[in-house]
Amino acid sequence: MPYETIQLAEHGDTARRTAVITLNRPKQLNALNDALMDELGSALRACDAVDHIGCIVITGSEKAFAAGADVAMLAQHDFAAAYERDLITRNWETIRGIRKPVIAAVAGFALGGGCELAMMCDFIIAAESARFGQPEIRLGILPGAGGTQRLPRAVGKSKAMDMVLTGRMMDAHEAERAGLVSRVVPDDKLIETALEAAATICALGGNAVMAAKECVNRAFESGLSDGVMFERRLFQAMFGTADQIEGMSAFLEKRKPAFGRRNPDAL
Ligand code: CO8
Repeated sequence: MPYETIQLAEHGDTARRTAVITLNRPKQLNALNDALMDELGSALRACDAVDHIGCIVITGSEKAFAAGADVAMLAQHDFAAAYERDLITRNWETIRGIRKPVIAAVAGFALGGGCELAMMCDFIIAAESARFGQPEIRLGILPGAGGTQRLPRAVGKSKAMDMVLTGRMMDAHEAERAGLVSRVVPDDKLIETALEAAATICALGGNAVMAAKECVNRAFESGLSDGVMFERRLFQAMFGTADQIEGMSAFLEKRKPAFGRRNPDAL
């Protein structure tokens, strides 16, 4: 399907490949509008639905992952319009329902909704040039796509308050120290590193990967006992999968595992 505000490409030569979604509104520093979020949602759903995609990378340009929601679009709203159109809730959070791993590969600005989009991904790999911030306060508003909730969970209350109340940016190394990003790499290694991480994931057992993602996400939605119980049930469920049989047999037979996604007799 042709897209106008994103590009979609596939990488890898293994049975399961990586989908790379590139945000593509360069003149607006990839500012997020409804058209882009609709296309992003549709591409994410398409990648989630096909067996040959094992992992998804979302990236932007060298200058910007995304410099926030499109302020020109936001400025057209009054409360009634925002409420009636269910601004953000209607179409900006499709990514939350995606079951395959989604990696954000961030160079340049990741501000406002751009930072929030990166935080909705499963983990963030940052280039040295990455700059993260929630500058909405400077526009007389506040973060609206989970920034006040996900940022403190990632970096703690004090730094989150600092970012949200002053609107200052944090560079890639501060973001790594604070736990917002998983690794920082030179700009020219960003996509290569994200693709390597994605290829590693693609080669693993699809059931185990999906279940592990579900478990880690549950840590943010439940108390410790409930979260551990959720993990325990999925851990036990793994013993009904072809992944577990192949993974453990390969280890014991001292060979590389060849994971398939499902029991070959199943649909
Ligand atoms: N919206 C619309 N256009 C933008 C945006 C934006 N967020 N950011 C940059 N642009 C445009 C500029 O207007 C400019 O366009 P033009 O060339 O036509 O004048 C072009 O991109 C290049 O920008 P600059 O000339 O400003 O580039 P600089 O390198 O000088 O500065 C900055 C880069 C610092 C990123 C600067 O552009 C900036 O401060 N941008 C706004 C950042 C911001 O305030 N972001 C928060 C927006 S509000 C928001 O995200 C609310 C989230 C609510 C939920 C979202 C759901 C996901």
